[in-house]
Amino acid sequence: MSNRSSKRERITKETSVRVEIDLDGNGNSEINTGIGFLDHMLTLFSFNSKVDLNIFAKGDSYVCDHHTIEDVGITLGEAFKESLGDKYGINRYGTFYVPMDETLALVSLDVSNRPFLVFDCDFKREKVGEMSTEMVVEFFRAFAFNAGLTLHLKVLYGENDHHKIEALFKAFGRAIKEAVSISSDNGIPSTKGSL
Ligand SMILES: [Mn+2]
Repeated sequence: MSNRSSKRERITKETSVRVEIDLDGNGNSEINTGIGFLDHMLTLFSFNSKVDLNIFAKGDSYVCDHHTIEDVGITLGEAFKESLGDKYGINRYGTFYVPMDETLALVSLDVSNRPFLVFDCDFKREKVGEMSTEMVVEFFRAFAFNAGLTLHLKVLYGENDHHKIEALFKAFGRAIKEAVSISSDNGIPSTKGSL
């Protein structure tokens, strides 16, 4: 594991979640949340961001998928924030468009420590696999607010909900990769002197 890594565990009466993250990884992941489509999305996020991820979650799926997905977002966001440390040298901003067949998605973000979410996407289906489409925004909100991201996501157009969600997670991965990349010119990337 590199310096920019973290391990977090979060246990409540509803879920238990373990996350290991390494920002300077190779995009390797081992993900088991009990929700297959979420595992697929987090695998794509890891591959596209080059962030190594191990995530294990066990939740009250007899209730529904809500608690597990939200708590994975919270724990992953906390681990991401911790792994960034003082953010010295990072690019800070990341913006990426990803097409997937008929769909085009845009993600633009700022590792600002000013949590904000703009989510402009509509889905037609109630679920993709075992994941409720209404939980996509909840996942990104949980991540953004616990990681300290200003995060904007938009599907510009598209038909297929699997493609829309997948394009968002891939674009999110690419934008994160850009934002956390370190350059020797950057220093602390704010005129305030801290982020
Ligand atoms: Mn897919």
